[in-house]
Amino acid sequence: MASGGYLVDGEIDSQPECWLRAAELAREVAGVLPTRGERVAVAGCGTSWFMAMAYATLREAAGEGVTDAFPASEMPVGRVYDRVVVISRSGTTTEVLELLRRLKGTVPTVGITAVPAAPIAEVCDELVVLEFADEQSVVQTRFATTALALLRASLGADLAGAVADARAMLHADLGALPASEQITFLGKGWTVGLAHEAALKVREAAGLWSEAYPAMEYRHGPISIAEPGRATWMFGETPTGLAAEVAAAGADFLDSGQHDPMAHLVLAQRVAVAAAVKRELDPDNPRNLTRSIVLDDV
Ligand code: F1P
Repeated sequence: MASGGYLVDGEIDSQPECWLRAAELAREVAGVLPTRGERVAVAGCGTSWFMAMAYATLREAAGEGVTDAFPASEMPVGRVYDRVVVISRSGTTTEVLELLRRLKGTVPTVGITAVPAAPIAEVCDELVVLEFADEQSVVQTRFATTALALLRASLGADLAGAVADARAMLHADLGALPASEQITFLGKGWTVGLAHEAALKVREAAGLWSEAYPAMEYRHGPISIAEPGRATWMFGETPTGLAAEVAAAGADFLDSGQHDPMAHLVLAQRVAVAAAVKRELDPDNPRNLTRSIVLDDV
């Protein structure tokens, strides 16, 4: 259990219950989420973009239809979709609102948010509200994974294993990970988004040097920074030979093994908080960051 007295600790701990609620909600909102065969785009900023990436790859791999993920600020103009899904905990992020305004009337849009009365409600056609997963910490943990749990359930995934694994992750030993000088996170397929999110988490919360790549890209340069005191962390199945190469470089290596990778993200969240505390930082209030990025000059 995370129990350092920070808001994020309780938010991390509540994820298994939030995911179960999301699975129920997925059945209730099935009519507004993408259906089989639709051409779909998913967008968000920061953590929400990384959840969009994970969902897009999962949906397409499940044969549900072409699914592209974009940072809200970079969604190309002129591409034709049957539906656009936008993820935003706050429902106030400028780039997200700008995108929805641009798309209004051209394609059905659905927003996934934690705040029912947020401005996003005015600019998207349908809203799915995960109010029970809202957070007080600036750093996102449970909203992000609950949005992904909802989307996974909408693809027919049974989340029972993920919930059980997340409960185990809440008690797992963090070992020397919070003391790492640097961590590189890797993923394959849908877990690339999780790797990016894990890296963002340790950067935001702890100011720790972190990187993220598709696993097969790791040998194409990033392995150069592996050395003792640093770690490489794989979400999903490790490509053959990679663990041995990291070990030969002297860095620590771990992977999610048989655990559900989304549950393994819970462990990375805990490492982020523990690393922040170790560095005498407040994991609830990262440097230079606010709960949502609202720009007044666009
Ligand atoms: C998106 C986001 C977060 C980030 C920070 C600033 O917020 O970029 O991912 O951690 O809190 O905002 P939202 O659109 O999901 O509210």
